[in-house]
Amino acid sequence: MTTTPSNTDVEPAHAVRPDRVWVRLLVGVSVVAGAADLIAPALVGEVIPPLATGAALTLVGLLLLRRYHRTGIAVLGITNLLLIVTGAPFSLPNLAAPASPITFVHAATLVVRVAAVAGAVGAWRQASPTGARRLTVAAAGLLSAAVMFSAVAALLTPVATAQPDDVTVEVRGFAFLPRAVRVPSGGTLYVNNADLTLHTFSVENTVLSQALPERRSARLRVDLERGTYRIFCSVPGHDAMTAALVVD
Ligand SMILES: [Cu+2]
Repeated sequence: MTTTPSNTDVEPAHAVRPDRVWVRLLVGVSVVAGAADLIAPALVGEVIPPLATGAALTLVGLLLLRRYHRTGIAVLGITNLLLIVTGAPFSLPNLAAPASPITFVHAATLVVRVAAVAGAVGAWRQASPTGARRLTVAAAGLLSAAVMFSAVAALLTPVATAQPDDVTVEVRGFAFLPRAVRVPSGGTLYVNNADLTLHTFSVENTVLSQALPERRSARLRVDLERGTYRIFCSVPGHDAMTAALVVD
């Protein structure tokens, strides 16, 4: 008796190994998000140790992939998962500020890392490539939409111009300058963010809080009682950014 081989017995010569599509997703997202982790801090001249460590581990995972395939998959998958867990409290709040393109798109790459973790699991389990293709399209679509949405939001954000009586505050190198800002009650501040990252100009225990996208400025009227107030930046991780506001 003769038997006919089933579809699963014989793999066509042109077929792509199921795990290869998942690996492509894993590598693609890891490289794009890893590049964002290096470029965003470099633009403001800042070193963020967890992101630098994540980039180094990503490189190790990529190098391992060729020779020790499954170890490479595991290293890349775990690295992406760790970066999501450690980065979420800092990056996810920045998704509320689309007018700040560098910060916003960097936060979006953290969300897309979920697809990389799925890629590692799919590759490890040699799952069907159909899911990988859908996830690849979804990840690329999400990132492209984030870039376009942020570009439009930035274009629609009005540009402020300093007026003659304004008191100028510069935000540069993660610091407010001057460190003690003096303004008459009812006066107006012109706050200019010279950094390539999102900041806020917030005054403690008051309603005064203004988001300052990258290289953007804003005018704020100070209707506060006379006294000394604490200025701070509410962006997660920017706790060191403080100054004093003296209202005369
Ligand atoms: Cu800040």
